Amino acid sequence: MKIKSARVVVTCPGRNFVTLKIETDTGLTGLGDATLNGRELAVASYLSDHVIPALIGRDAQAIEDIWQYLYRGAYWRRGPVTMTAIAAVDVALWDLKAKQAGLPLYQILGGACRTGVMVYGHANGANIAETIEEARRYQAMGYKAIRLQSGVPGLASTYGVSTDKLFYEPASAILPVENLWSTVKYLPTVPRLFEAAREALGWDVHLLHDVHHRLTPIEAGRLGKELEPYRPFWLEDPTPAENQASFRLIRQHTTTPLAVGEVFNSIWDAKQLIEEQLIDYIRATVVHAGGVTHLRRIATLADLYGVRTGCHGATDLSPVSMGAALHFDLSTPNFGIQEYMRHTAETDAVFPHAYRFEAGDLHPGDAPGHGVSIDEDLAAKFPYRPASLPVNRLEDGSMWNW
Ligand code: KDG
Ligand code: MG
Repeated sequence: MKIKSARVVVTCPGRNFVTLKIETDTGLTGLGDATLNGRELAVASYLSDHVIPALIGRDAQAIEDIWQYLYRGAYWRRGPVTMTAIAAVDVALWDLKAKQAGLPLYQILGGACRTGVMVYGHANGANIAETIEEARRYQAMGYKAIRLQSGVPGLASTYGVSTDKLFYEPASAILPVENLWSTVKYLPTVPRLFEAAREALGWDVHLLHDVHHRLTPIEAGRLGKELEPYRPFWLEDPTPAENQASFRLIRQHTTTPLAVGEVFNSIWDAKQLIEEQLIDYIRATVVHAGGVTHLRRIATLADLYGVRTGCHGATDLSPVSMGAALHFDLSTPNFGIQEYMRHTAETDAVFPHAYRFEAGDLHPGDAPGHGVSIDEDLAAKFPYRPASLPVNRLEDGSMWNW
């Protein structure tokens, strides 16, 4: 089965998605997601200008060799653009391999190790009461795990709180919107939110929170400690993870489980965090961390140290990534949880898929491959619209992490 052609499809059914479609001489096609929020065209160009010409004529079955060719063969290794492009090729090739075998991808990856993939949804509101009300909606939908994000008194906006509720999309204007951040205002709200949530929702539901990189290590240690009485499932991205050793400080102060890695693109970003058991969940994804091939390597390393997976699954990861992630989750022994932010009806129409939600779990379905396709005629009706993620400034005007 040789690669005959490949092309990049950019579409914006409500938000931008970049998809790689590989066609083979057998007539089978494979799909990979190449979406990097706010940097979509950089990956599209990397694929069209540098990767696709090198794929034509190659054996589509040689997934590992093609991965090594694209990784080792790029002198300028790693980075989100390169690794997202590699991921798109890798996922498309796994899709092809499974389709050729006539099997759902999870069977090719070793078979199911569980009956379903536990997911968490996003409850958010302008204040604590509204967030709790939203969380009740998620409980009623059958979710076993819910992320809680609430507005912060005195801040006009904060990460994770949207007016659209189910469909949070932070990328908006052509140039980044500037938000204001205050750690002093934020810090007391999260323990209050969790206290109110436990009172209202009980203890039979997992509760999560995303700090979105906004604290210093010692502030993160303090927040983790204050949340301990409410037994959070995890505290996500408490501080930026460029300095992996800084997580030692957080660990010294709290037993609240830590989840890190949605912005990671390689095993090297997570090596120390995993080997020193500084985190509990690794959030790297199929799309930004080099595809199924590389994510399996990260998960295998994590398994040695008791770290479980908790893949990123925001709406800027297309249904193609969600489909591939679910096959990975179902077949990975140290799977922990999968993020699931629902896509809009428009997006679901462009990407028909076999996965389904049932009683708090997602199931990838049994269609051959990863089970997600693209309606290219419909995709063409939604042309690319430039959009950027926001930036943050502190109240004194200095730049901060968004
Ligand atoms: O594009 C950025 C989003 O993917 C990110 O802000 C979402 O932090 C996020 C999450 O946990 O889903
Ligand atoms: Mg996050």
